[in-house]
Amino acid sequence: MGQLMQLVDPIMDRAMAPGQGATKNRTPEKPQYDTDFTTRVIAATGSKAHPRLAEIMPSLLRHLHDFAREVGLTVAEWASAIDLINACGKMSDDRRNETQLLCDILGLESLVDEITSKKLATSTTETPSAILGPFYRNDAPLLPNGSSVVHNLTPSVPWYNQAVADSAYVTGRVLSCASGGGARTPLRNAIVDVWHTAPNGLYEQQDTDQPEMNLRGRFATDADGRYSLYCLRPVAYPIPDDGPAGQLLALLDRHPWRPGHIHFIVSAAGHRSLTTQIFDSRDEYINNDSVFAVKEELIVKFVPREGDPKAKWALEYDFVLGPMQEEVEETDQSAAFL
Ligand code: MBD
Ligand code: FE
Repeated sequence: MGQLMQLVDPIMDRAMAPGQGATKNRTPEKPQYDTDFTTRVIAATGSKAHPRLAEIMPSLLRHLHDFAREVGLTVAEWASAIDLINACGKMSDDRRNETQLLCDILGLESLVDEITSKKLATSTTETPSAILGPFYRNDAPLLPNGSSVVHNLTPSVPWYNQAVADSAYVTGRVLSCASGGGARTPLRNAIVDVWHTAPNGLYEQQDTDQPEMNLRGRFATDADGRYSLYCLRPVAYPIPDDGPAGQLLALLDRHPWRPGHIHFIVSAAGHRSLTTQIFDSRDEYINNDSVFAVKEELIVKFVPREGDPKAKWALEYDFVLGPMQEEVEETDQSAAFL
């Protein structure tokens, strides 16, 4: 017998003689569940069911039922999960979306974001997307290029010194890759919608001390496709962990921190809107995001800015948008189930 056979031998033993091995290390017999049950539940769907639901529910039901059988889910465990989801709903309003936060810490929002962008992207030169997150407000003020999203910053603000130290000038172009062949053409009148937290780690709507719409703004690109604004280098901050999502993080022995990030929604006529985030390379959580949103292409390096009393740091970042694809996006239109 050669060396190789000696290595495989124990494995062969287990594979070929299950009865013998099992006497020492007995595992309880798996319960036999009604083998027909999931099929019957799937078959309950009627012929006039919503087409996309009819397509996806058999898979959802199979995975859901298989999960319950695989882990041996008990009524008590299922009831705590129901409590958790109900608590998320009760806590949610137009300032806080706890159910979305729950999905975020489970990686689900990042996963569906990746799936959606891979379905719709026409070119790998498009700027990658990243998740929207629960703190977007859709009515941020339209501000002139070169203006600041930092409002009412005076020395009496507790984080004044950090805001001065982190003051940043951010500029770049919005480009189209719609013409193909690697060409990128500037898009004028594209809208760059931006939002981020204050140095205390809070978005404006989470913090009664910040003015309405602080650190939010929309900027329209000029004839060269350029946008420019003053904002702050973003800081790492813990996602709100005072609700059920936070309880689950604690039960999983996980931290709530996100690396410092700036959110963007970039939109332009004839193009797919891009929801994304950029991440500051200095951040200690850059490889350890509690909502799994970081992508290599979205990590940026701020550089020192000379001779500008309004900014200590500068960043140049271009966004590349792909063309609108009406046929593919139609499926998304039908997603409004309720
Ligand atoms: C955030 O600020 C955020 O951007 C995401 C994606 C999830 C929770 C909090
Ligand atoms: Fe965020």
